[in-house]
This record gives sequence, structure tokens and C-alpha cells, in this order.
Amino acid sequence: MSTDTNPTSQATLEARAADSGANATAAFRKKPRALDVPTERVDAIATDALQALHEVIRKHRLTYEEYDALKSWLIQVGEDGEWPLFLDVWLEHVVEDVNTDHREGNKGSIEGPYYVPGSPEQGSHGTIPMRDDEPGEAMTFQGQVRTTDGSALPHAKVELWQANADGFYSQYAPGLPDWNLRGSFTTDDEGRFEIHSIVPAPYQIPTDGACGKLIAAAGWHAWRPAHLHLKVSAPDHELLTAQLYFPGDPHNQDDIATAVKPELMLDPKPAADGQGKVVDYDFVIDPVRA
Ligand code: MBD
Ligand code: FE
Repeated sequence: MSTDTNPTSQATLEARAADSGANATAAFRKKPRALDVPTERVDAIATDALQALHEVIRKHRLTYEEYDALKSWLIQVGEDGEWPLFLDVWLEHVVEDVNTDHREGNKGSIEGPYYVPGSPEQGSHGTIPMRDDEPGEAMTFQGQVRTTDGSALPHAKVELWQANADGFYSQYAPGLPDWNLRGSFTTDDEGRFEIHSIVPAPYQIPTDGACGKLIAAAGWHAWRPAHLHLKVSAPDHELLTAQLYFPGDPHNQDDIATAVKPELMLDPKPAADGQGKVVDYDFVIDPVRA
């Protein structure tokens, strides 16, 4: 799980990382969404949000210099196209929490800025789209999808997307084939799936845009631990959006996006044929309640 597998220079890596943040804005604009929040709710939420900020200003007695720094930084977030990145890294985990805390099935996690719907269908046992010479350690990811009463869910959909061994996502970082390391799988008659892929690398959010500027100015780090992104769905069940993590990653404890949960930790084992890793993970998804 290092970038040593690829001789790409650090400067090139950073240039590609910066594009990822900006491309997330273009992708978000294509997402179908309803913007019909009722007036009373906009009033309640906007009033409280502004009040919370007023308290921060009073608490820290914000200077005019700091107020101008804030203005110029906010302008730059937009210019860099990094609003999706900023929001998903620093706010989405709370949105995810309040929208899923009623569930009895699997814990999920945030979607993040790099999901693309409609990835290629690969059946129940298959290989995720990847290059012939895809760098990285081989990984078989397998398991079963069940409903909360324990019964298997055949024909459930398992979408997987992940960074490559350099920590880049296809369709966001340039130079990668479309759909690289993105696939849609369908569970078999016993609710099972088996996906062949590679172990992802840790992900550093772009350091040369506005989000990176905040991180540097605050003395934070820009890392997310290595992770797999998943969406698991079946008719009459709530969509589960999740991420899964690898034990031993130094950033499992201090993920910049606060998206790690103990229930989402994998237990990779060496593959029987000596080729890479095997990880078993089952998903339990909640029926939609009337
Ligand atoms: C990612 O890969 C990610 O998953 C999140 C949540 C934020 C930034 C980059
Ligand atoms: Fe990610």
C-alpha cells in the first residue's frame, strides 16, 4: 500500500489530485436532486446555522483580518470547485449519522465526492474493471447480503468503487480509463458475491486547493485511511452506503473525514493460492418500514 509501485512524480500526483476536487463539482451538478425544502425548515436550519456561527465569532472575538481571510478562503473554495470535497470531508459524516441511526442492520458511512452511478455490471462472481497491468496487491472481496431477519437476499446489488494503488479515483483524476475500479455486482441465489480487485491505497485529499490550504493553515493532515466504497441495495430495503477499512492503517484513528467505525474494519487473510488477500464481509440491510 505505497505509491512505490508507480514511478509517477510527486508533482504529477499533486496536479492530478487537484483535478479530483474540481471534477467533483462538475459531477455533482449532474446528480438529479429535489430542491423543495419547505420554507419553515429553511428558516429553522438557516437561523440555527447562522446563530452557531455568531457564537463562534463571539467566542474567538474574530478580527477583521481573520474575517477577510475567511472571505477570501470561501471564494477560493468555489473557484477551486472544492465545495463537494469540503462538505463531504467535514460535514457529511454527521448527515450520515442522523439519517441511519434507526437502522438495525449494517453500519454505513459517508458516500464522499467520488461516486458515479451506473458502473459496469459484472454478475455475482466477477472482476472489477481494471487495467491489464493494474498495480497493487490482488484482493478477493466476498460475502453475503441478508435482510435483518437473517434471510439471504438474492439479486441484491453491490456497487464497489475504490482508489487505485496511487490513491486516485477514475473519472476524477485524469489518465485513468473510465470505470477503472468501479463495478456493479448482483448477488447469486444464495445472496452471495465474490469480487476480484486490488487493495486500495490510502487517500490524501488534494493539498494544493482551498481544502489543502485550510489543512495546512490549521496544522492538520490530509489523509484518509485506505478504504473500499460500497452501495448495497435490494427492492423494499434501505440503500446502504458504506466504506470498509484495513487494519493497521495509521489513519484509521485520525481519518480527516471522520468516517471510520469499528464495525467497518475488514479482516484480510492471505489467499489460499498465495496471490494477495481475501476479505470476507457480509451486509445486513434494513427493510423499508412503512
Ligand atoms: C475520498 O476518497 C473520500 O472517500 C471522501 C469521503 C472524501 C475525500 C476523498
Ligand atoms: Fe474515497
